[in-house]
Amino acid sequence: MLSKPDLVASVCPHDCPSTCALEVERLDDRTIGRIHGAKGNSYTDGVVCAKVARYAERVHHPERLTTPLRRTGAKGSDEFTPISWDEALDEVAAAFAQATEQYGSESVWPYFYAGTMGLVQRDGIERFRHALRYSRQTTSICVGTTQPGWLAGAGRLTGVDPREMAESDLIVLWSTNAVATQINVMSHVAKARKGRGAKLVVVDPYRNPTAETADIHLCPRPGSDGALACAIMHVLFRDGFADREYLAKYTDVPDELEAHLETRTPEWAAAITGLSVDEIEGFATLYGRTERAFIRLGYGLSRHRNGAATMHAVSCLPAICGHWRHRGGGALYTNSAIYPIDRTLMQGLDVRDRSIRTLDMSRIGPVLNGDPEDIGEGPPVAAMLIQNTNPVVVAPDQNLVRQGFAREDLFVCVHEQFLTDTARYADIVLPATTFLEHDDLYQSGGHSHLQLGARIIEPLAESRPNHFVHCALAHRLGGEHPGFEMSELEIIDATLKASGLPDLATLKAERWHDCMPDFEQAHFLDGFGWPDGKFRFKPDWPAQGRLGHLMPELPDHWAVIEEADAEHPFKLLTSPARNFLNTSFTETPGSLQRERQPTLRIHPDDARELNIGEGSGVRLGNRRGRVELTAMLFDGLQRGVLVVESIWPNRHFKNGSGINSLTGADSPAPAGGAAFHDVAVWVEALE
Ligand SMILES: Nc1nc2c(c(=O)[nH]1)N[C@H]1C(S)=C(S)[C@@H](COP(=O)(O)OP(=O)(O)OC[C@H]3O[C@@H](n4cnc5c(=O)[nH]c(N)nc54)[C@H](O)[C@@H]3O)O[C@H]1N2
Ligand SMILES: Nc1nc2c(c(=O)[nH]1)N[C@H]1C(S)=C(S)[C@@H](COP(=O)(O)OP(=O)(O)OC[C@H]3O[C@@H](n4cnc5c(=O)[nH]c(N)nc54)[C@H](O)[C@@H]3O)O[C@H]1N2
Ligand code: SF4
Ligand SMILES: [Mo]
Repeated sequence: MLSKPDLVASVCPHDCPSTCALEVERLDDRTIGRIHGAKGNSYTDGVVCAKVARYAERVHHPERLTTPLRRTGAKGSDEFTPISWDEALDEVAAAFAQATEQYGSESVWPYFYAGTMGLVQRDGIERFRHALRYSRQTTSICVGTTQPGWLAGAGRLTGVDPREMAESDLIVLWSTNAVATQINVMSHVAKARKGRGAKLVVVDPYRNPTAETADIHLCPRPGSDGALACAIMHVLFRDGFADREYLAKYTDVPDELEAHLETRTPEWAAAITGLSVDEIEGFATLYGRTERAFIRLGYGLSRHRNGAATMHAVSCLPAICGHWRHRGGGALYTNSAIYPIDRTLMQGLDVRDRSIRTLDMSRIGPVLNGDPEDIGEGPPVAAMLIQNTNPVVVAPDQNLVRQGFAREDLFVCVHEQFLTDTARYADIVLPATTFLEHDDLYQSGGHSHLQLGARIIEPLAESRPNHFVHCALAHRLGGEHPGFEMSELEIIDATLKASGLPDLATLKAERWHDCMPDFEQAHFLDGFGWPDGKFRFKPDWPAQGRLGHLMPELPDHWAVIEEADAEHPFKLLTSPARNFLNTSFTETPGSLQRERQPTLRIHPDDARELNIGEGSGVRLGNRRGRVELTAMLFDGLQRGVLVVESIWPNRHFKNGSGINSLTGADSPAPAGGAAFHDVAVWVEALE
């Protein structure tokens, strides 16, 4: 159990695949000290990221919201006045009731994402929505392209146990900057390197901190990994690395794929990716001859207009060689589907009406501006409740998003821990608790533990949990569901029991429950997630989403990305910053001190041609917007590629316009999402 008496068990709630098991130093019933990773958890293994180790800075931050607020200034300003919870909730309920009366219940759009990953506090807004027949949400902003990309081939959102990385001889971190975004992966990589002399390969368009530690860094042009994957497969077939027996048993159209790949040579891919033929041949040979090769697929490659097709192309690799058959071999994108949780009570699935319209959260800009592509003949969005997300900063096509939020006829309630850029557009702001101040249940995509995170300190001032807001508003608006009459712990206990999982008391005593399927299942040796059990090289894309019919039938370089052109000669990546988590932690002194300011990484040769020096002010632009920031000369990327590590609040940019002013809100195939790393821009020096 816990190693020191003053350490209390918890779980990191942030939007990170690691979902660390934590041990929190509780100083008194209102104060915490440092946070540590739980040593007894086989995935966390005593490690947490630095930003959460310093969580006292965030939970005890002087700018935490302490009371409900009513806006007194212009939308987007920071002029608010404190009001009581009752006044605030009455006002929100009145606005929702009025919108419903005027336009129908679909004009109310509860909007949320994963600022907390706790299943009760995050997903309870779904129960609130369904009970009141409000518009539904396509929850696409992060997984819109990754999920269909993985599902298209494997048929199930599961993969190899990440702890098996320790038994691999080759680990490929493909478009995940794990040092920054899921540090625990690096502990398991370290075990393999130390114990077995495993090689680490990183595939990423810039030399990020993870690539710096790699044995081989493949640095392709953004959005070109489909070509790289095809050329690798070409070599695997050509040089006898294909496992014919495995292919016949476990895959759909191996012969058709082999014929299709004949023209996808390393020379062809070199021209598209900017890699050399030798790099491609070298990596393909290494991969082909290493049975215990583990591909950890991150999100980066999917955040392009061709992202789902690319995700699928890379997921084909272990099936060619049959690497799935070996311990430490195969691939993992997520294990989010291994948890046998009955979500009916938490999400109110029993009162969901599928005929109610669904709006894509990634298209919040067009939606709020009444784009007919989104709202068709339906009513405008007239009122919103926003929890656990900061769309005025994180959503694509920011100028459109801000224009939408500035609408005088839109009522917005934001429930937040801080006065974010989004909260500044709210009519009513409600103060939220942090994970240390409320109870919740957590699953994880990056490992296999179901965990309980119980409240360990008193809520700050008048801050209240999301669940309180769902219940209080439902009661005022006449929304009915047993979940609104239960506490968080009662919902957790009932859910665990309904799911046939260990109950609350057991989970509390044991802290976590490992849901990892056995080796056979995790390696798809009992078949992939399709009726015939075969991995699909040739997916049924139309079944994955309404734009699926546009996609290439077989793995390929799908040339639908926003290409650089004469007017926009650079490709921009907006990859995550190490000390932030999306926009969370952009308020903590420790993170701000390390990240300093929004920075443009630009190749020294490009900088020279544009008269840009180290530390110069620069402006990036395209037809959607402009942002102003500071240049850093950096040779760890191809010429013509730029990186701005994000996501900084908008006010940190010299012109107050955030990085997502440059990104587009057009829907990637097959099912929507956002192409955050697929942006063509021009660059100029600021005078
Ligand atoms: N410190 C920190 N941790 C985080 C986050 C954060 O903002 N900061 N965000 C959290 C969230 S919400 C998520 S979804 C995960 C995401 O974490 P990751 O899985 O790591 O995915 P991305 O953030 O999209 O980007 C990862 C890498 O992909 C690269 N990339 C971009 N385009 C391409 C491409 O075309 N090909 C290849 N091969 N690589 C490409 C980027 O340069 C970046 O280095 O991290 C979570 N953890
Ligand atoms: N340019 C660019 N844009 C991106 C990305 C990128 O790589 N580049 N990444 C995208 C990705 S992958 C994602 S997932 C999104 C994420 O974007 P968001 O989901 O908006 O994530 P955060 O910015 O961290 O905002 C989460 C908010 O939830 C609040 N919060 C935390 N816990 C609670 C709680 O219990 N209750 C309430 N009421 N509030 C809480 C936090 O204070 C924080 O302000 O951003 C996307 N945007
Ligand atoms: S943000 Fe990720 S790495 Fe950091 S403590 Fe939370 S789950 Fe662990
Ligand atoms: Mo995400």
